[in-house]
Amino acid sequence: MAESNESVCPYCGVGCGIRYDPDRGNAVGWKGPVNQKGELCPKGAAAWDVVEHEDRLTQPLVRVNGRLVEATWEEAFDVIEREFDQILAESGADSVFFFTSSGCTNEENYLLQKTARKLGTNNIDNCARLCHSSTVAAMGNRFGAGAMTNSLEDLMEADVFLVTGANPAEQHPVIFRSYVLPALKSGTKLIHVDPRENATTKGADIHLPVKPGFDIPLLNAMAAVIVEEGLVDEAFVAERTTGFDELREYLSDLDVDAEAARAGVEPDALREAARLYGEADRAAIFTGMGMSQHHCGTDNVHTLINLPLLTGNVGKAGTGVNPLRGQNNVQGAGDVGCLPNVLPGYRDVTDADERADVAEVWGFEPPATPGLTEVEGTHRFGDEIRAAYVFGENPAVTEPNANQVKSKFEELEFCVVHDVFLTETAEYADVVLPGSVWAEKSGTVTNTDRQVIRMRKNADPPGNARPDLDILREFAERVAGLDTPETPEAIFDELCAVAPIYAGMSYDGIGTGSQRWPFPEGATDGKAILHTDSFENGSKTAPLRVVEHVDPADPVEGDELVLTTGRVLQHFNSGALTRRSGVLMRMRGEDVLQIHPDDAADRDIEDGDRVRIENDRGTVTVAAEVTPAVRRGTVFTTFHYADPLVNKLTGDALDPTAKIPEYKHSAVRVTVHAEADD
Ligand SMILES: Nc1nc2c(c(=O)[nH]1)N[C@H]1C(S)=C(S)[C@@H](COP(=O)(O)OP(=O)(O)OC[C@H]3O[C@@H](n4cnc5c(=O)[nH]c(N)nc54)[C@H](O)[C@@H]3O)O[C@H]1N2
Ligand SMILES: Nc1nc2c(c(=O)[nH]1)N[C@H]1C(S)=C(S)[C@@H](COP(=O)(O)OP(=O)(O)OC[C@H]3O[C@@H](n4cnc5c(=O)[nH]c(N)nc54)[C@H](O)[C@@H]3O)O[C@H]1N2
Ligand code: SF4
Ligand SMILES: [Mo]
Repeated sequence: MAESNESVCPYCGVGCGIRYDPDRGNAVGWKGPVNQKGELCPKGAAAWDVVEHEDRLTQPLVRVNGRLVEATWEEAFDVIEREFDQILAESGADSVFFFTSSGCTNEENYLLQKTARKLGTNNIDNCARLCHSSTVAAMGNRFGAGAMTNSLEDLMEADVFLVTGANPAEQHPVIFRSYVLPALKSGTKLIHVDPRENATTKGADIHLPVKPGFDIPLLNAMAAVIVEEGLVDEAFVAERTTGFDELREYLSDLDVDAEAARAGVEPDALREAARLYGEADRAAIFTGMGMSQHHCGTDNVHTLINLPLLTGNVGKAGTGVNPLRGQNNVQGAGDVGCLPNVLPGYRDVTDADERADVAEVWGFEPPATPGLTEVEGTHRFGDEIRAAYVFGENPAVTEPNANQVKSKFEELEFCVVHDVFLTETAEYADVVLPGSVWAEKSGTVTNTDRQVIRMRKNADPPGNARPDLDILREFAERVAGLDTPETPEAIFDELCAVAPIYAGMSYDGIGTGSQRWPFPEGATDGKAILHTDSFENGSKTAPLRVVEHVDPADPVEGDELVLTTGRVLQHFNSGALTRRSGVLMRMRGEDVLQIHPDDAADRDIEDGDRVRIENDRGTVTVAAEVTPAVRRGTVFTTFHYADPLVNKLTGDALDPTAKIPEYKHSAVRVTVHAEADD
């Protein structure tokens, strides 16, 4: 029997309030802290489809003679305990890797990272690695905090939005409709930097169709125009930055026209964009995957950060650098310590004092050596990594270079997949644990603008599936001998005791609203705008930085095109949930390749033709959508479908700092697909 209680949408980082509506038999919005009118996008509105879906896992599965067969919970956990005990005894805790879930609650994720650390390893990561790890690295380094500098509400006060490498109209639809569009209607200007025209571009005053992988020349040229035309905020630069002379010298030697040409955009449009941003009283940046998912992702964001520092656009309403976060709890998964280098609250694992502080609450000291990141971990399967626990992720579809990922999963000795459907990753599992979806759990998630919001249970898990937290508690006890409090609230209280940024929060305080971090003990409200008088690292100043362009990892040769990948409104990531929604599949049932008419004509491709996309890593076949919306030389498709598995084509070159993979630039050959190929 389902009931109606305030919960949070399982999809994107906007964090809309949703609940079951017994009259409609469907999910509806409630007036949450973000969707203040109860509005939802089509994915949120279809979120009940996955709750009662016939494909839901309802019984644990154990591999016997190569086949997954139904087992009791007792049998499944006996296998897990036996295999983990053996591998841990033989090879130590660093032979295990944990994938945690940015689509699951703070309490669940907190518990799983604590379990890993009790076992003695920091080999724990979540798919923040694949989205904004580079943004977080650059912003953390320069500002001392890797999160949105501003709140959605104050951002509406901006005079200019610079949206780069993000398409919020489709990926953060409620932010776009309820915050960005009203601002545009009242006169805020929008600059959109994206190789494609998409739904966000429709609201733009200036569109800069950058060549994928060439954001550094574009942003350096914008900075050069700002300096050249006297748009620098001298007082801010003097008081709040260092390194101006060096940057000015570098920029004064830069040929703006040549850099614009390198980035593939019109110099006049670029100058106009720089003026618009530089002259604004309040200019705010939104940044997304087009910036972060490159092997130079950290450098991309470093270049971006120069703009607000040169123009005094940080530390006040309507300004800042605002990464639009991905999944409903990707911000929280990082906050609670599901990262290989930091403990809850971003406490450095290599810092003995931080470890000692955490040990006071935990009763044991976490390990001191940083662990492996996601992707890096997968690359070591069959080498030092012998076992993995995959909680609420589908890396077989979403990690780059999928053929290589497949062979790595085959090399893994023991794999637990804890999910709600039999995913593509579950095909490699030795044990599959049936968990719970959004409507079947209680806990908290932290949205893109740092608001902690509560989820409440609407239904029981189907069959013998169990709430995720119960499963993780049993795992913690059986494998790590870790006793954990029973309720999500008690676990949250422990989190607040360990993570200083959550220090003063409570379930009661959150209620049906939110509490925002940083929320120091004794505070009545979290800080909406960061870096007002000094930066979060305590420094009055942030450094300006000279950044040089980095060439793509996968250079384009001959008649090859650049494949860049991304998202559409109706589907979500690996599609594990959205591909199972009848409504969403009717809206958008299959993947297409967007290709420019000139590139199509060169290859005798017509709209609707099936085309082969290939490179040395793999081949996929999709239908062509011939459209001038994508720039010449670039093609675009999504990664939402397991078939075609687009990540067969993406490369696994990693950003040296953040270890984020290169999803946005792969060299490919595109040809008409001949029937004979089938
Ligand atoms: N509908 C929907 N919403 C989602 C998701 C989803 O799967 N579906 N996923 C969620 C998650 S996990 C995340 S991380 C966010 C991501 O949200 P976004 O960051 O908006 O996601 P993407 O579509 O991957 O990339 C954004 C844009 O980058 C552009 N781009 C490609 N290459 C480049 C480049 O080199 N430079 C620049 N400047 N732009 C480039 C693409 O054309 C694309 O329009 O969305 C979240 N919301
Ligand atoms: N080519 C390309 N690849 C990309 C990207 C790209 O832009 N281009 N983007 C990357 C990014 S930004 C991201 S975030 C990753 C996403 O990569 P993943 O996290 O692997 O993708 P999801 O589809 O979100 O996987 C979530 C899994 O959790 C399960 N699940 C959902 N809710 C629950 C729950 O409550 N409990 C449990 N136990 N399981 C649940 C779902 O069934 C699904 O299997 O993909 C990355 N891959
Ligand atoms: S905007 Fe995001 S959080 Fe809101 S309903 Fe849509 S997918 Fe869910
Ligand atoms: Mo993401």
